[in-house]
Amino acid sequence: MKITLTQFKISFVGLIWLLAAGQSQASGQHTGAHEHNDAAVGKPGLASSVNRTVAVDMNDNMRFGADKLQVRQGETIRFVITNSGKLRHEFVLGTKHALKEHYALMMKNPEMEHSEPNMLTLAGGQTGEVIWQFSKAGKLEFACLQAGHYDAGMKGNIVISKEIQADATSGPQQ
Ligand SMILES: [Cu+2]
Repeated sequence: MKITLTQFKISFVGLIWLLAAGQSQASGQHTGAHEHNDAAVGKPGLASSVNRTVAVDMNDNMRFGADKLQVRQGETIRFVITNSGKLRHEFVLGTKHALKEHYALMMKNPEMEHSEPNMLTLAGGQTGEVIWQFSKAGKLEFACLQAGHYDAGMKGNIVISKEIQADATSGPQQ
């Protein structure tokens, strides 16, 4: 029997999915649970294609220094994130739905460690960065998912405006 390359790829991806699903269930970890959101959120950006740097401050008042961000579809942003508080805080990028789901898990298991390209957890006084490319127009949020912080209002909005088209009739995008 001949297996085409496409068939092989499909079954290979299926296998990875099965493995990932089995693993996340078995270990109680939640990594891999958000893969379906990746397309909506964007993807890890390359340092060489950064268009802009945005400073993000996190503090013990359970707020981000800036809670509204505007980016353009396709733009790669380097978030330079500083935890100027004493508590552990984190910057997690995602759809509102994904963040809420993730936060519910964090509330059940506050000590859960997590690390993915769309997030950064920092101890007090630390600085780090997340480079992200926003590939789809729409709305996203960022939030601190440490237990209690999201509920206290430690979140912000990102509006991703559509890529400017040559078509002048579409008007300004909000
Ligand atoms: Cu926090």
